[in-house]
Amino acid sequence: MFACRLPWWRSSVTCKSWQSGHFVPWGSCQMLTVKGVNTTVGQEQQAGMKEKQMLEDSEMHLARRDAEALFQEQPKTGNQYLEDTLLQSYLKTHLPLKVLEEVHQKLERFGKRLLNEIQPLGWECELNPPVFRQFDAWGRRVDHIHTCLAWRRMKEISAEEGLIAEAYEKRYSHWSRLYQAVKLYLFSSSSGGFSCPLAMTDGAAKVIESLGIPAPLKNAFDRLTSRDPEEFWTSGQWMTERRGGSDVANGTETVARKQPDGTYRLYGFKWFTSAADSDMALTLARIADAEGQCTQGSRGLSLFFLRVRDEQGKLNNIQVQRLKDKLGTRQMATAELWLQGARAELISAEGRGVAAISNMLNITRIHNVIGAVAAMRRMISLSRDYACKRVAFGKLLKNHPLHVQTMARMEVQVRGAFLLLMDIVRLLGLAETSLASEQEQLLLRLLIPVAKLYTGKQASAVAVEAMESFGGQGYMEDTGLPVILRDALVLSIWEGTTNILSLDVLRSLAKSQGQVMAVFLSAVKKKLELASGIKELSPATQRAQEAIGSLQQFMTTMGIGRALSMELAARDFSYSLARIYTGRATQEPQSHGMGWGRHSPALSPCRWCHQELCPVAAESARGSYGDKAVLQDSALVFGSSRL
Ligand code: UCC
Repeated sequence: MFACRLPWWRSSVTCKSWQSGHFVPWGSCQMLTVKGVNTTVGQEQQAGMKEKQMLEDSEMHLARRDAEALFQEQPKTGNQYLEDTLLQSYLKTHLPLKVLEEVHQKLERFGKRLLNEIQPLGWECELNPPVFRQFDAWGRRVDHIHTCLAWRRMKEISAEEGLIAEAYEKRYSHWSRLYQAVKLYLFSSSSGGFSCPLAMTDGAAKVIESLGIPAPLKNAFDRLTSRDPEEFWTSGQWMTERRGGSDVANGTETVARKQPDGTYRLYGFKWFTSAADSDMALTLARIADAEGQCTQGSRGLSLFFLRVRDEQGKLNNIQVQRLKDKLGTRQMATAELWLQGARAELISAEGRGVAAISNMLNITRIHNVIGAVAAMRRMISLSRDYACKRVAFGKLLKNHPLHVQTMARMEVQVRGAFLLLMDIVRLLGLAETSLASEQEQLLLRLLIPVAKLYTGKQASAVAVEAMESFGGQGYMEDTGLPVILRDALVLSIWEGTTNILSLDVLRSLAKSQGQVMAVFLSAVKKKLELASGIKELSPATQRAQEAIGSLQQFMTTMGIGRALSMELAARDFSYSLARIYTGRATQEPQSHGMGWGRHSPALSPCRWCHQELCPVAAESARGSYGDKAVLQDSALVFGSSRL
């Protein structure tokens, strides 16, 4: 039997295995054939057989009826944009009216398209992962990575929807980046993994833009940012080699040999090349001198642009060794590639490869945050819907206080992460339109690794927790829930692990000689001051202020100069920054009414501060495990309408 893993919330079904009717999830419609009566036996025997047969039939009928009875209702999501009250409130609070009117309409339409067209395609991508064929039937080496139709359709849709273009056309000035991020956030959990190539495509466009779009890269830039599906290109980012993904400076062995025409030929082995079906890639290599010698370490690395295939589809002196057998993101081809003289163009100054590719890294890290928030939101939305349908112990899950408390804890996680993300893309938009102050640029530099490392971990934790809220169903492949978890697990790994990003936080401190911390503290304090006049927020504000006090004390005791101590503290320190900044974001006075419906705006910040800034003590000190706490949790999760 072919296992068609179709999640229950997908309405439009297109995969072949489903259509052929071999398998129907949820135990319904499984037709059982009844064997014919044996005609060679005697009459009596035959009568007995018939009776037995009838009995069997009726039993089967009952069994079938039992199986056909719908015993659990499916959780569903509708138009994600319209269902996301926090997102809508955020846009309403922050966007200029004219921009808001336009994007509201566009997002509503996009939400519909996601539901009706993109979600089913995303599931097809999951069911039809890429297949690698090294040789053709006649033994010729072809190295063909076959992707499914749905995956290719995702590429077209990405262009049509301007998922990259939006940020570079800047039609809404500095709000363009935020608008693009919102679209990507909505797209992410329906994209069937296509968010990954988009992350690198955006990163590549950003690198080329930051280089001033030199003439040889104009065509590539235009294609990466095109809205025309025929023109649109995606890009890979080939940074990881066999000797390590984190230690790029020492792990990169690829050599670049200069050609008489000024181009280079690359020789080396790229160990993780995600979206290997992309049109182009940016990659690092060491330029060999006339004697064939290369400079080692970071200063020996330069950045190159290359086309993966030529116009006829022939690989650019590249051999595909194999596709990676990954835990998740299986919809997308990640390959090992041999570069055997791939023609490439040098696009950074010699030896400035890491600095040049860091523009790409920062964009892909923001995409990582987008993916993390989107995964959490999807899981929680489904869990919330399920809680309104599933009856256990005589009542709906939404009427079980402990269940709702668990959901409330998840809900503040995603709200906090969402607000952190919005702040980052707002700052990025300002920086890209030369409207950011020096302080805002420093803050952006710090917040990117902080948000990436923190939300990457949050996403896995929330996905696991949310999975539990479906009981055993959450663990079933054909619900589609395990895919979300598997895909979320990569978020704390790729584009820099938690520790590597914690060290990047220290790098930003060191490079700015501590200035970035002053900016961080001033930004947080300013917002808290604004909130301090609001009585309902005072417990949360007070807790955030205490946390800032501890952070300052820590900084004074350690001193930024004490390298080893700081390195040991880097992860905890970065977590503290994330928690404080997010706590602050939830307390912004403008956040009033943001998705918390008509309920007290203090619910979310208080819960955040209770569980994040001082989890154990605060929870017990809260001491209000009575009706009020239950109502507050319920308000957080379901809003007023569900109470
Ligand atoms: O391996 C991977 C695949 C995982 C599994 C994939 C499965 C499928 C996934 C599907 C997902 C959808 S992914 C790749 C993982 N590797 C990384 O992300 C790299 C992690 N390592 C780092 O981030 C390091 O911190 C490095 C490589 C950036 C550090 O290199 P260096 O050479 O030690 O760095 P330096 O010397 O500190 O910095 C060189 C320059 C400096 O500028 P200057 O020279 O002007 O002072 C830095 O300030 O680069 C600058 N720089 C930055 N600038 C470094 N990082 C940044 C930054 N983040 N922003 C701005």
